[in-house]
Amino acid sequence: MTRLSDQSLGRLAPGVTRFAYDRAAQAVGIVHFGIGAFHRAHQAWYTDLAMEAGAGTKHGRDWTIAGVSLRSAGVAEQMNPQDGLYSVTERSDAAPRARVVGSVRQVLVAPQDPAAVVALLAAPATKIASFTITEKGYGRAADGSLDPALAGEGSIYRYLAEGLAQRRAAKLPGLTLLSCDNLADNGGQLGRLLGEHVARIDADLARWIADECTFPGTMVDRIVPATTPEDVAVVEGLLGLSDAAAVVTEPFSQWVIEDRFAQGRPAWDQVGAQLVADVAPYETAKLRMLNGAHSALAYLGLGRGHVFVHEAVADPAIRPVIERLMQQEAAASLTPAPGQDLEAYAADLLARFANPSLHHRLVQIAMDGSQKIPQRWLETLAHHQRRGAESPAILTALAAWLRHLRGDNGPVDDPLSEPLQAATRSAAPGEWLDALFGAERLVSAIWTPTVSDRDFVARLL
Ligand code: NAI
Ligand code: CS2
Repeated sequence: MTRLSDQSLGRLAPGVTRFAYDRAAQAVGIVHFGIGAFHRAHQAWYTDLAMEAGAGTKHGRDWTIAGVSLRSAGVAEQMNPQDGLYSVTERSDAAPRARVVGSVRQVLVAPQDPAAVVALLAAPATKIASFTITEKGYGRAADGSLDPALAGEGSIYRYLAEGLAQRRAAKLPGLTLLSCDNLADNGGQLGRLLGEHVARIDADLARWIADECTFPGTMVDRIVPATTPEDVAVVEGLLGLSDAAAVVTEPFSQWVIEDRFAQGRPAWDQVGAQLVADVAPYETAKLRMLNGAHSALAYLGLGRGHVFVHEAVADPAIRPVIERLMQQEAAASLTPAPGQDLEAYAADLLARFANPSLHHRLVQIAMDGSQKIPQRWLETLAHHQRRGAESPAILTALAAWLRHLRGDNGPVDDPLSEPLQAATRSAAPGEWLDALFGAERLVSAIWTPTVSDRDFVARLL
């Protein structure tokens, strides 16, 4: 089968949509770190649509993306032979819809050519650096500070420090640094952590970054399972061309961005993104309701032998826990934005989770729990604890996570897997919560269990 590329684009099967703008005429305006499945199905997809819509507007074009992989060459090998082209296929109970996206120009593998990454960040045409590097990619310690051991040569901080230093030296404007990861206050955390790193090496540069760069917060939402070989085969049938970088997702997408840009932005607002002054109400609702439920589904579902999200959410032994977690616990901890209907939001989330066409694997959600549960569960636990209220659904999910850590569901994929599993081996189940959240805490400082929390969880282990 012929591979998707600029040259073969004219042979695309009918019914597959594609970009209409002249890619070659657009400069690279965005450097994206972590060009994984989500970026391709979300920000790069929005940017593709925005360049289509942006002709003649003040946001113009010149927003093509240079992707950067910090760890492996896999995505570069998938995309560069395709001239950066790939497809996004939406799957639901309706017929699948595929679009070929043209917004990515190239993918660099940072360890192979670090100078090229720095040069891109320092280029006059570059206006935005964005990130989907996973929750663990920010190198945070349990207290939220930067862990120097994780902020070394291979981290984003090294490249950002060098690239921004070159911009300052060349008297170029700063950049918008746009985190699109599932972190609470993702923009604020990125700005603080980068500031910690740079202040250690050049206090003047740290001040320049604080003055000249912006760190808008974002809420990002589109369920994007890891692409499987079966997905690639289905997409090939749809396109009539092979696409090694295909991503499969749902029809739903949402992007809420704080409107603070150092040098402008693509016309994202013309293609469905929302520009707001404060993203917190949207981000907190999404992290605590959608992602909080997702992680609970992952550990409870794996514990009952399920593979996919849609199976777990249909399980009558699990569903009531998820509904309580979303509505009586997470939603109850929120201050909704004007017009935000959290009851309807919960119903919409349950319908999205039930989409059997997505084949969203629970093991994908279960990974990196130590980096995810603080913003997904612990903020809610702490909120109700301060008010003397219990959160039995989240505690039930927490017990399922502990069973996961002790190996009930197989190998544990977490940057802290060794110390976490050591903690669950060295103590009796009734002491596991203290081992993880006690004095020698391994996991975030957001919440400390009470005696009743400890007893509740221990009874479930
Ligand atoms: P992916 O596995 O396809 O891509 C992950 C990217 O992060 C890769 O480029 C990888 O090299 C990079 N990465 C991983 N660990 C890193 C580290 N320690 N330092 C620097 N880079 C690192 O995953 P996907 O689906 O693209 O998701 C990435 C992130 O996007 C998620 O962790 C989440 O924060 C966010 N997200 C994902 C959604 C989804 O449904 N997949 C939806 C909403 C947000
Ligand atoms: C999931 C998220 O893998 C996970 O942790 O909970 O990637 C989820 O699919 C997205 O946040 C949905 O927007």
